[in-house]
Amino acid sequence: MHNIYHNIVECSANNKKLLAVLIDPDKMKLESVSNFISKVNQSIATHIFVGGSIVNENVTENVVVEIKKHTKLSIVLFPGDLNQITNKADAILYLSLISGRNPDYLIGKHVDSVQKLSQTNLEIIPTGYILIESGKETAVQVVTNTKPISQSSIQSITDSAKAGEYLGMKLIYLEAGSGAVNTVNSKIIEKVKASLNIPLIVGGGIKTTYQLQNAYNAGADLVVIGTAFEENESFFDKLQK
Ligand code: 1GP
Repeated sequence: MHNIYHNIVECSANNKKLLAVLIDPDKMKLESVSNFISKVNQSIATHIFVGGSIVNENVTENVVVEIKKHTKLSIVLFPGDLNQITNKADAILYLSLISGRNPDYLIGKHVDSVQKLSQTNLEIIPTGYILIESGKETAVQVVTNTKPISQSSIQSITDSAKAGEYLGMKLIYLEAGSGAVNTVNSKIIEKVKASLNIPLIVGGGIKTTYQLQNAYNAGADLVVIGTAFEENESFFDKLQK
């Protein structure tokens, strides 16, 4: 059933905050999935995102199948490339890197993905993906060969997000990058949220409940956390239901 986006919109309207745990298929061993997902299930997490900047062929599908065995949470692909598309997930963030000017990540990869996607039942959620400078070079920056927008260019970030909405994108994702030193500044989240009529995702570098709450308070509808759980699973203890 294709109701994942609808649910995000409803939660945003009702100010119910959402949390996605990001699993990088290359870093997650199949035998560790069950234990990891049991912690996810006991936490306030509402979604599982699966993806990474560089992932070997077929790895994603195997990890998604294993995750599915252990949870009822929606599994949403957050793909760095075409080889991460699998019908075994529930939905896909169809990302367009609108902070960058690399045509491959604005439209090229999308065209290349059509044959594969048309053979799946995935709910396709067009998402404007905005990379924000965060203190060090991130994997997205290297792989896509694009520059992030400076945290001080709040107007440019806000205008990029709004342009994404005008283009028909259904979500905006403010991304500081995996393992970012600096998370997306609250002022940026506030301003972008105030300008948008679509839900806002924020991720990158969030490692504490304080930072999570800050992102929510500033206006993030859904926060994505990956590295903090990878590095220390006891972080789940602080996010119990
Ligand atoms: C990265 O926004 C996500 O694409 C999550 O970042 O791994 O730093 O939590 P972290």
